[in-house]
Amino acid sequence: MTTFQQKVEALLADHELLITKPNLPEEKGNGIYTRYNSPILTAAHTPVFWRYDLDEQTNPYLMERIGMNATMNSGAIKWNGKYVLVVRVEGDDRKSFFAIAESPNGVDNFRFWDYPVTMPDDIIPATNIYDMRLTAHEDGWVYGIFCAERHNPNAPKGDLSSATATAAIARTKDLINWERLPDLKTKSQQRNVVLHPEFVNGKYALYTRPQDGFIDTGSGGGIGWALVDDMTHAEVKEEKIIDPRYYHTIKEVKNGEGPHPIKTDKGWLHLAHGVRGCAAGLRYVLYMYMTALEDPTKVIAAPAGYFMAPEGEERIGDVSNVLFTNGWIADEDGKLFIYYASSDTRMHVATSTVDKLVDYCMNTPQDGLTTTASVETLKKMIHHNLEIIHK
Ligand code: M1P
Repeated sequence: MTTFQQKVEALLADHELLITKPNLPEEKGNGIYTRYNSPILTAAHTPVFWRYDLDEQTNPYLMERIGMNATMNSGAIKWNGKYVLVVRVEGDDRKSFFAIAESPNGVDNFRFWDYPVTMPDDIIPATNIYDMRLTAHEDGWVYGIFCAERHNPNAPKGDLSSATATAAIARTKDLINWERLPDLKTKSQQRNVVLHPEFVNGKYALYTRPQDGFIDTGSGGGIGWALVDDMTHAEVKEEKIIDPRYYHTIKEVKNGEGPHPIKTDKGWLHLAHGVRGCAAGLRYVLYMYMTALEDPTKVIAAPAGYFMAPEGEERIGDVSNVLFTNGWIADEDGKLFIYYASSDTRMHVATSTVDKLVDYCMNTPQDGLTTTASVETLKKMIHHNLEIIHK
C-alpha cells in the first residue's frame, strides 16, 4: 500500500519533472520569431505546497485544498541575471494575484518563488488585481502598473457583474517589498496602462487605454499617451491617442499597450494587443508598431495585421481565441524573449531579436484599410518576386 509520505513524494517528483522539462524551439516558423513546443507556465507549475496541505493529520486523503486555475498575463524583467516574470496567477476562486517565477535561460525551468507577492492594499482596497507591466524607470525605481478591479458602486441593485477598472501603481527596489501608490487619477476607466522607461520633457510618460466601461472601450479611441508630474500622485490631465483603432482591422474593437517599448537606434519598438469581434466572440492578437525616438507619440512604422495570433492549443482555454502580452526581455546581445499568454490560461515564450523586429516593423507593408489596397500591395510583391524567379 502506498503511504501518505510516498504519495507526497510522487507529487513532488512529478512536479519537478514538469518544471524542469526542456522547452524546445519549433523548427518551422515565419522567420520573424520562434515559438516553443511547451508552455512555460501552467497552473500545474505552481508549487505543490501552494495547493496541497501536506500534513497527514489535516489532509489524510491528500486532496488539493487551494486550487490554481491559470497562470497568465505576466510582466517581465531581467533581474540579477535571471529571466523573471511577475505572473498573474488565478486561483479556482477567480481571484488573481501576483507571483514571481524565474528561469536561468528565459525559455524553460521557470520556478515560482515560495510566496506570492504581498501587494499592499492600503489605498482603496480592490477585489481583484492583474496584468502588471514592469518598468525599471530611470528614476531608479521599478514600477508595476496593473489593473485594480472593484464592484461598480453605481451598479443597479442586484447587478453583481458591473465593475470598474483603474490603473493601480506600486514600486519596488527588490521585487519583494512593494510600496503602493495612489491609483492613477483619470476621467475614464483605464486598463493596460504602461510607464515609459525614460522621462519625457522632465515628466513621467504613460501609455493609457481610456475606456467607457469595464469591457467596452467605447469612445476611447485607442492607445493613449499622457505626461504626469509625479508618480506618487499620478493624474492624467491631458491624454492624446497615439495608436488609434480603425474599422475592419485587428484592433477594431480595442487595443492596449503590451510591455513598455524597447529603445532601438531606429525608434521605440512597441508590442500591443488588438481585439476584433466575430461570431465566436472577441479575438485577441498581438501586433507591433514603432514610434520616433525624438517624439515617442509619433508612429513611424505600423505593419499591417497581427504579429502573432493564437495557434493550436493556444486557441483554447478559459477565454478562448486570445493572445495577450505584457512582458518581454531584451538581452544585451539583442536576443528578445516575448512572454505571452494564451486564452487566459497559460504562459508561453517566443524568441526573436530586436534587429529582426525593427526590420519587421519597418518593412512589412502597412494596412491600406481596404481590400483593393491589400491586393495592390500583394501584386507589387508578386511582380518583384516573379522578376527574380524568371531572371
Ligand atoms: O480576456 C482577454 C483579456 O481581456 C482584457 O483585456 P482588455 O483590457 O484589452 O479587454 C483583460 O482582462 C486581460 O486580462 C484579458 O487577458
